Parts: sequence; structure tokens; C-alpha cells
Amino acid sequence: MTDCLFCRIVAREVPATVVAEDELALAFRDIDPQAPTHVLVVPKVHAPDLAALAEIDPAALAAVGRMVAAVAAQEGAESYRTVFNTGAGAGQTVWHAHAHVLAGRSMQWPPG
Ligand code: DGP
Repeated sequence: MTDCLFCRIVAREVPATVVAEDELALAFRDIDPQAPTHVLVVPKVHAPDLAALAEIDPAALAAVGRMVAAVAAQEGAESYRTVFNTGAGAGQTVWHAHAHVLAGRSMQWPPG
């Protein structure tokens, strides 16, 4: 058994509210939502962050990008924010690449 939380969600060993899935990626609701829509889109393959995913499996990275747009459309979001936190100083807490899809409220810039 892996100790990666998102690998375990992909394997359905840890429950999550899944909103989209294809061969290469999975989307599920964040357990601590920061907006009315807050969905995480993860590659099924393990990679610790965005850059590593681009090296390990570019097709999975493309699938994540397509799923981000599909989830936003599914949620009825005309505007949305996509965030990849990379590194502890940027707020990354789970070391499996994931896109946050945030929508349903106005967004500030610069982000905090
Ligand atoms: P980050 O901080 O960028 O690494 O984002 C990790 C996100 O994962 C954070 O917003 C909270 C979410 N999260 C942590 N544990 C769980 C879990 O068990 N289930 C779900 N659905 N989300 C989780």
C-alpha cells in the first residue's frame, strides 16, 4: 500500500467525492473548500509536483489540463482559478501533483 494520499484516493482506498474521471486523471472535491467550487484534479500516475509530472508523463499532464476545463464547465463556472502549489513555502501539503480548481466567488490578485 502506498503512503501517498492522492494515490490512495485514485485507488479508491480513501473515499472522496469524485466529479470526473478518465484513463489518466481523476477530479474530486477538496475536503477543505476555499470557494463554492473547489475541486482537485490529479494525474493517476504518481508525480510529486507539476514539473515532475511534465517529465514523467506529459500525456497525463495534458489530461489534467483538459479535466480542469471540463470540471469548470460541469460546475457552470464562466471564470475560475487554477492553482498548482509547489513546495511547502507555497502551501503544498500533498506531494502528488494536483490542480486546484476554484470558482463561484470573486478572486483577488495578487493571491495571498
Ligand atoms: P496543497 O495544499 O496545494 O498540497 O493541497 C492539498 C489539498 O488537499 C488541500 O486543499 C486539502 C486537500 N486534502 C487533504 N486531504 C484530503 C483528503 O483526504 N480528501 C480530500 N478530498 N482532499 C484532501
